[in-house]
Amino acid sequence: MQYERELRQTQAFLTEHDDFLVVAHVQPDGDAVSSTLAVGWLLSCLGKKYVMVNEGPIPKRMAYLRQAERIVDLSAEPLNRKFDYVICVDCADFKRVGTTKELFAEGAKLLNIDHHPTNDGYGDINLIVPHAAATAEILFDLIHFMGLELNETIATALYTGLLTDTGGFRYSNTSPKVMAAASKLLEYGVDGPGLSELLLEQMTLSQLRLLTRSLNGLQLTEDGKISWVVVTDEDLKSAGAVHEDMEGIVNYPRNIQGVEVGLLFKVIDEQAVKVSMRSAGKVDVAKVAQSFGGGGHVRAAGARVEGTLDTIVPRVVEQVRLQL
Ligand SMILES: [Mn+2]
Repeated sequence: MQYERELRQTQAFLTEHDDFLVVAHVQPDGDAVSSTLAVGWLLSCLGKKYVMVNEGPIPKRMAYLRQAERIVDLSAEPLNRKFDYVICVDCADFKRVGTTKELFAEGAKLLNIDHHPTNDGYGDINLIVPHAAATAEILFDLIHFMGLELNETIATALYTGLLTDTGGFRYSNTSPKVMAAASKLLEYGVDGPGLSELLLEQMTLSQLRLLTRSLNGLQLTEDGKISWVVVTDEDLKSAGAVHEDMEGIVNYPRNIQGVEVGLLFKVIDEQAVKVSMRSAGKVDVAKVAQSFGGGGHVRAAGARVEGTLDTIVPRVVEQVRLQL
């Protein structure tokens, strides 16, 4: 069985080496942060040295995760050294590691743990499970495979990854296996309702202001099947919002009855726009994202596209239309 072989290779990578760098994708979400911490926890159990790093800061609302403060924000705290052994979690492709790649030694050995179907297997060792709902689900299996005993800390991290990547156990990736894992994690004392409230229900005032502002400019194609919103830097500023406050906005256009694909365009600068895509199921947005150099899942994907908003919006909408 391929999964078992990959788990065995992963275990060997972790036990045979030492002094690891653990990184996740830029602008980390719940699964990225949780998976970083879960790998860190696992390495601690093995008595290994490791440093956890992200290109930027960890979202404030995830500060409850134990050891989250140990994840180095490379944009604020440069590290003057390189690592020979690197573990990338939740990164659909190599460029998603962002500036942390500066810390990879030449010829560094890479372990790639991920659940994005578009992952191209850029690691020296790859533990990729495209049908897993979250990287946290794979790490749940890995921890079990390695015979380690869970505790509340690690259970809370893993539950966070499952909860956020399944949109609160609602998306189509919420398999029986996900529910079984979540059930097991709750037995270790995870505060399920508290985490749902914190991560999925609560909004900051600036987040709500940003949402209001962006929904005012909501657009819909004539056939009512594609809808999108735009967020500019000016929107962020005037709402007093930060990048993480955009989380969830893309669901609003997608939630309109009859809409097949919802899009969020975030202006990065004069040369680039980040596009988030959500599908009701008919359109494979991972395919659309890939055609723009991005990636993701069938129902949730994204890409960074070079160009100005005026040219990118019609191009992406047209590409989606071709898939309808
Ligand atoms: Mn994920």
